[in-house]
Amino acid sequence: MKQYRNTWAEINLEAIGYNIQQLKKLLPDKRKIMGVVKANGYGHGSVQVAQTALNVGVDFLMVALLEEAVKLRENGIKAPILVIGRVPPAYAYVAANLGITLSVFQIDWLKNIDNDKFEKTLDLHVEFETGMNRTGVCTLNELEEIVEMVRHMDNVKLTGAYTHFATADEIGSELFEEQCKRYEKMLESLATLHPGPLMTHIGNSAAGIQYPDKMHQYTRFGVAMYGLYPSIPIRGLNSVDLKQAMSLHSELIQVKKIIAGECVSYGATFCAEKDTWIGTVPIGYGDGWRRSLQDFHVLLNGKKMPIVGRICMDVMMIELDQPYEVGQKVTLIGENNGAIIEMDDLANHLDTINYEIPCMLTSRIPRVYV
Ligand code: PMH
Repeated sequence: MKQYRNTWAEINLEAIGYNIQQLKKLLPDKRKIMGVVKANGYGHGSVQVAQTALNVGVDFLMVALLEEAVKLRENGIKAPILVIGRVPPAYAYVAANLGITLSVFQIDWLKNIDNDKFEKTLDLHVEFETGMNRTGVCTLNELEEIVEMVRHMDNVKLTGAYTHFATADEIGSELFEEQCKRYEKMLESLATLHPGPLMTHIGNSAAGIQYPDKMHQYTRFGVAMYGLYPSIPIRGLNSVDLKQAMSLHSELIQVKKIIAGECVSYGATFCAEKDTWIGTVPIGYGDGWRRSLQDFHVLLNGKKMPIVGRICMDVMMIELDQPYEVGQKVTLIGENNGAIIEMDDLANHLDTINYEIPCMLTSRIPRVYV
């Protein structure tokens, strides 16, 4: 659909390509990258990010939902895709027919699809529970049952085995080491139960950056691909240079002078102490630009301008240091005339992690690719 509004998120696909190349350099030879494009590519646009990743040598993609995988297929992406979330067994056929790999960690899930007829064999990666306690096969007995069951089914095939870390973003975590040990133990058992090649993958961005030598065949890079560090300590390792791929911009739609004592926006929470130039910016909480950013700032002409008064659903007001023209560019995330607002700055202000920032911007904000 044509976009008419003057607020947009710019996605620098070259930065994503650059980040993938930097991450690849960290890993030992022949180790590969699985591109994590769930949640619409962390808000960047899953199809465009997937295409960029595939262009720089990524050959496996990962999403959380079957819907997300189907969207990639509908947009012509033919590369293998793993869905990590539990897909209701009734829809396993959708994945099978589109050549989408699913995760398995429950014998009952397999029993549910035992008699299904698919157009193609359904590939499965078994997830091991090693310490995250989210999803995964918990015991060796359960693993044995699952492998046995798969062996007797002709509509599915076991092609991979993985786990997920809870604390890889901390430096030198004991739980990380413990999870590695548990994974290796389960993998050994699996090798005896299921001879034949299996694709193995354990790490996310934090694990891949902190422990590149411990990574298995694939590392599932998400946040780092988008140019964000998984945590402050991981950023502090200074081992990889990443470029933030998303920036967010808008333009002034009205500029006015209010006199001392006049207030701004709902609740009149900001009242000018002196005559003050106020600019109106067309972005609000209906775009995911959260109300609690009220005391944060934006960039204009390379300078910080404070957000004043309550953020409305569609617009917010900023205090200007001088009158500017309507149409003057305002940067909410990213670079503006040498100054920068990082996702990390916003995350800090909102008391959250940088992952949440690009994900919180709703589909009302057009993504523009450069
Ligand atoms: N693998 C799995 C199984 C994941 O759940 C995630 C991200 C990744 C890889 C990629 O992690 P990265 O972005 O740190 O590289 N999952 C989540 C999550 O559930 N909440 O935040 C990130």
